[in-house]
Amino acid sequence: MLQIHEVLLFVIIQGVVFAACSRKNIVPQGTATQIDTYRHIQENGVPIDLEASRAIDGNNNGLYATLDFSHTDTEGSTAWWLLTLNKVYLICEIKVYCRVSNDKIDGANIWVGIGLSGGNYNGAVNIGTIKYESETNPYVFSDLKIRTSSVQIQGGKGSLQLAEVEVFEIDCK
Ligand SMILES: [Ca+2]
Repeated sequence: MLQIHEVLLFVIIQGVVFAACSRKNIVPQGTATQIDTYRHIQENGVPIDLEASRAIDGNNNGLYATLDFSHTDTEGSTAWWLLTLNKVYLICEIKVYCRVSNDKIDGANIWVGIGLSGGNYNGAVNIGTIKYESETNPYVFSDLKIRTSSVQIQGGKGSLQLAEVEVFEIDCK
């Protein structure tokens, strides 16, 4: 049986470990690409390309009017959006903000892995599938503990339309 002083020492050690670790969104250290890009024609006739980088610009507003989301031209299982980080990170959580009220995201898979290329899932780990729920944003994949340099989102019912993707590392420096 543990003595009182042994229990106290354990609690103190646990406290030090937690105090030294924090979460940090590492997406700013990455670049985003996608299979292809949808070109939206605005009411004034001016085209605007909804590039992959719109999902890592720090703004998670997914309202259609703002056009602040990425948008593939390709629809269905072959569509992909890829975040390539500058190095391997130990991550704990991924948040995916989609275009608001857009059920085309339903069934999209979230993959992680080291050095993934677009549309290639060899050696990748599937950490979950998005189940569309009306007005529910973001979709959160937590309690992860996996080393990765890439996050790839694949498929769904239609084109991939992502307002923002956030990836949190476990930072214990
Ligand atoms: Ca954004």
